[in-house]
Amino acid sequence: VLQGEDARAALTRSFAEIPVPDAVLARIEQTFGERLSPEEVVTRLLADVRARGDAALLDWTERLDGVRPEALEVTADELASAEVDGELHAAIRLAITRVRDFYAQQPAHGFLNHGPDGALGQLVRPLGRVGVYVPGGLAPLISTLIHTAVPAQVAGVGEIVVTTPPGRDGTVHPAILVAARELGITRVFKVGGAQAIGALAFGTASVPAVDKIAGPGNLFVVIAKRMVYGVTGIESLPGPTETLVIADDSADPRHVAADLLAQAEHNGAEPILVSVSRELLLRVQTELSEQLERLPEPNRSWARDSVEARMKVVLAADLEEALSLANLYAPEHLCLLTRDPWSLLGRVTRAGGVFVGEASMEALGDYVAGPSHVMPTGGTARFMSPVNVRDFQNIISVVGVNEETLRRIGPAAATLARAEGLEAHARAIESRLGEEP
Ligand code: HSO
Ligand code: ZN
Repeated sequence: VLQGEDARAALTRSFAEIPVPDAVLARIEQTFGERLSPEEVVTRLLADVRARGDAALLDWTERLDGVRPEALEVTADELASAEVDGELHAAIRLAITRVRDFYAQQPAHGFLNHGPDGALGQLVRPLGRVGVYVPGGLAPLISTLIHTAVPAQVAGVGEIVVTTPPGRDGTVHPAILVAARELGITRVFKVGGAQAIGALAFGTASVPAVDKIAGPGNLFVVIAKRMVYGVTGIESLPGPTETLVIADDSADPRHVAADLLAQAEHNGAEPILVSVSRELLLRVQTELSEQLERLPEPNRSWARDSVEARMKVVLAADLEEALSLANLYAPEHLCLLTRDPWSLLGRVTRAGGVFVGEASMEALGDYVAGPSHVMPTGGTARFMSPVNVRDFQNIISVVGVNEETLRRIGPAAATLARAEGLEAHARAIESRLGEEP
């Protein structure tokens, strides 16, 4: 149990290299026959995709995912015939509707103010084509497709293409296909990992190049997104998930433990409990081990790994200190399980999302609450926001001043231009003011 300065130190982000798990290094050595760093691996994959396009995608999918799909693109038939049971289908629809309704409320319009000075403004335009990366791996993240594609659609993006690693049988999980169909997305590609990011960035014969790539992925995907940034846009670099729960003696230890475990079952997750009550803290610890035992495999092992390797437990002197620690850490998710959680909201300054009170557990936010669950991780909530409509629009500045205004402000511009040694700039302005050089 951490307290005071130790707690501050433990929750201060360090920007040292994130350690690469041994299993990942071993897998690299096995695949490439040498000990490459993940960055070196991604550099090679991207270069190969750029050089050989589809052939590289198929080769790497075969080598890394163990399957060589017949075609990279999911056919219209596969998309149309995908089925899930009625309950899941309804849940997918509900999630789409709720996320759409949420983003429809985001103010995302430009302005163009015609006044005595002429007009100045901002045009807001949707991006042309967006690529959504849907992780495969441990779970088919149906919700991630919804939580990334919907804000883009609300922004007005006309074309969304999806890439996702195929399963061992060379197919994409039917629930992903049903979600895509419900979203009106028609282009889904069976390719994952860094090679998918390369395809979306450079384009291949099958996969169109996109203006922005969005969505979380494993270490290789994140490195690849960072590397292609500039060739194309990226929305963020979502890393392993984090949840910081602030709880007081009014919180139900069973719920606190359940919320921590829910995030702990994500690969690499960092669950953090900041309690202002020693008694609650002890009861949560007991609950946590009991609930962990009751989880089925493989979830138990996933959750245990996060709890044992990365969970932090803090005893704060009061809610003031708890909030200051939370703001310092800037968690992806901040959960407020206190007597009067709304009273804390005004003091929250750094977090991806804040989950207020008993009824708003983070797991609900992962699916159907409304806001996208793609939120800033790794302390990037200091300067990044959750995925939202703005990520899928660009702004164009409009300058349209009139003669009168030019007369008033032009001379200052010419003065600044000469101070910068840029004579042609100054003359371009003055020629309009009737001053011949
Ligand atoms: N909590 C994860 C997102 C997720 N959970 C998807 C379930 N499915 C990262 O915020
Ligand atoms: Zn989750």
